[in-house]
Amino acid sequence: MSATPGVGDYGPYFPGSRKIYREGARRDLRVPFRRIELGHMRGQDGTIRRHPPVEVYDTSGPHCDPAVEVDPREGLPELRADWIREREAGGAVTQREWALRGVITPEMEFAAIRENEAGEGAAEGREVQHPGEDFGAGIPARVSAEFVRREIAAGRAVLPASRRHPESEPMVIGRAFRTKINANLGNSAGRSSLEEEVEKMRWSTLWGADTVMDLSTGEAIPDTREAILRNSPVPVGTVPIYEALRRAGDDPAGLDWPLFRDVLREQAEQGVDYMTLHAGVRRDTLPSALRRRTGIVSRGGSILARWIQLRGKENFIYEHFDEVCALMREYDVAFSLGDGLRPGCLADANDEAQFAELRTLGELTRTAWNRGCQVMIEGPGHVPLHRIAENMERELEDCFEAPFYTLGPLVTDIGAGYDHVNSAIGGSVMAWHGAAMLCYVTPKEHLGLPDRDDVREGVVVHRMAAHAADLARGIPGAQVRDNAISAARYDFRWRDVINLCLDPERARRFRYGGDSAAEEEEVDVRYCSMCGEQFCSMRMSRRVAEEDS
Ligand code: IRN
Ligand code: FE2
Repeated sequence: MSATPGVGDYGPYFPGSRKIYREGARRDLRVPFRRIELGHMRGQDGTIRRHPPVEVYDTSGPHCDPAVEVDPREGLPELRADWIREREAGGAVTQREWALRGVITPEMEFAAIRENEAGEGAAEGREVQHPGEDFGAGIPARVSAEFVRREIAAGRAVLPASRRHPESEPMVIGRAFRTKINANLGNSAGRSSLEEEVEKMRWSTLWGADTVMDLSTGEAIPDTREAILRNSPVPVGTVPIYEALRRAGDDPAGLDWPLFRDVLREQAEQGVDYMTLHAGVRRDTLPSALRRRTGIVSRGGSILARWIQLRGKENFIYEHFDEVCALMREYDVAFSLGDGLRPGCLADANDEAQFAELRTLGELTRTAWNRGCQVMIEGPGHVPLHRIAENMERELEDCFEAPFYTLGPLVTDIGAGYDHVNSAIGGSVMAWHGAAMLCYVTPKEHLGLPDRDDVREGVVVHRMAAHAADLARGIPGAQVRDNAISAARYDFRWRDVINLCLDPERARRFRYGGDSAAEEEEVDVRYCSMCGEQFCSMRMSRRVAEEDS
């Protein structure tokens, strides 16, 4: 795996872009955006001026800032160190506790500024869109820090930002905000190295992953995680039961609460921002889950099911949930309550086992909230399109509107090789109905470990799904970039068309095949090679419009 040519800039991947910062109320609060510079236009008075740039949400962190030198062995600058220190003696610890006290933390302000993608500068070309109609929360035209605080206090949003991960750039996950996506990283036994995992993290965040999860189960789990954390500008999640199983000698019978507690503490000490805990896999729901067509498909869920069976006892994460909460609170690690009984095929979707688990997750949400912790809920899986809405409705009801973080869902079981698209279809519908974050799926899902190209495709396709949902939900400013690219397309400003799309490098390669002379020549070509000059509809349409006026 070659290094991302991102140190210093966006490399060849986002031509015409540069990193800019918008300032907050504090001098040390600078929020990154990727500014896409556009070409020229002729005004009605004949003057030539530039189209206003479009500024987009930027997850790539200091790695793509030419003014910052990043040595991967040293890690990123500690952006939040002072903010965390200033709060130390405050009594409250978690973002939720501060929010409930009515305090707006710098993290909340940072996350709020970030959400206003279109920005003031993009006023030109900005179109007023319908406000989010179907939302109890209501979506404001501009996200303020106070609005972020309120959503966190209500439990409708989480801001995963561990006290031990000061390098992270704050972001907020909730259905009143732009839909987020997560990319999974991590080695499995005997595959891929530490450097490769760090590189994969940088690669995913370059393409737009809002969080990454380290799912390593192979060698050197703590070292891999340390390297990822120190270099990650986005929140990092883990599934601690994987490392616990490793330490139990890969034998579920060897697991127990003290061992698991040690793993939790060590991971929290390192700075993990959120953790998947399959606390909802209960002894009495196992029989119904095992009667399904594909049983239990969650890795963590199946490990716990085996433990419950071998020991004949209740799930130890559920049993010791109070202690878990105390630990999570201490470091402000957000809960991602795992869907250990998610359906693994269409035939099992929305069944009794799945919804019984969801109700347990709701009960645990209440407990965690009362202990000051932040919570999101993990969701399916495999669900046919017409049964997606019910998932979202039940989650809102049973889990009191805690943010829903779903794995797709895949909407058919026959997509192997293309399951990233399968997942994006279901994910966009789930997010349209209110899911706050989508876990990506790559083309290798169900088949093998993703490589660099798979990761890129998985991220881009899910960013597209998330964006589609944002448009439908009426997230303010979501359509600014679509409108800008459409204007460029009608003007035959090819460079702008390419620079504005989700994957400019691929679009450019498809159009010019790496022939830079062709690219130069084409700046003024007023048709595309898909239809050819005489059959170009836009060319014809413009002519009709011009002669009509
Ligand atoms: C997301 C929603 N439901 C599951 N996920 C992700 O799946 C979760 O965040 C983590 O990345 C992975 C956990 O898989 P298992 O252990 O449940 O299979
Ligand atoms: Fe699956």
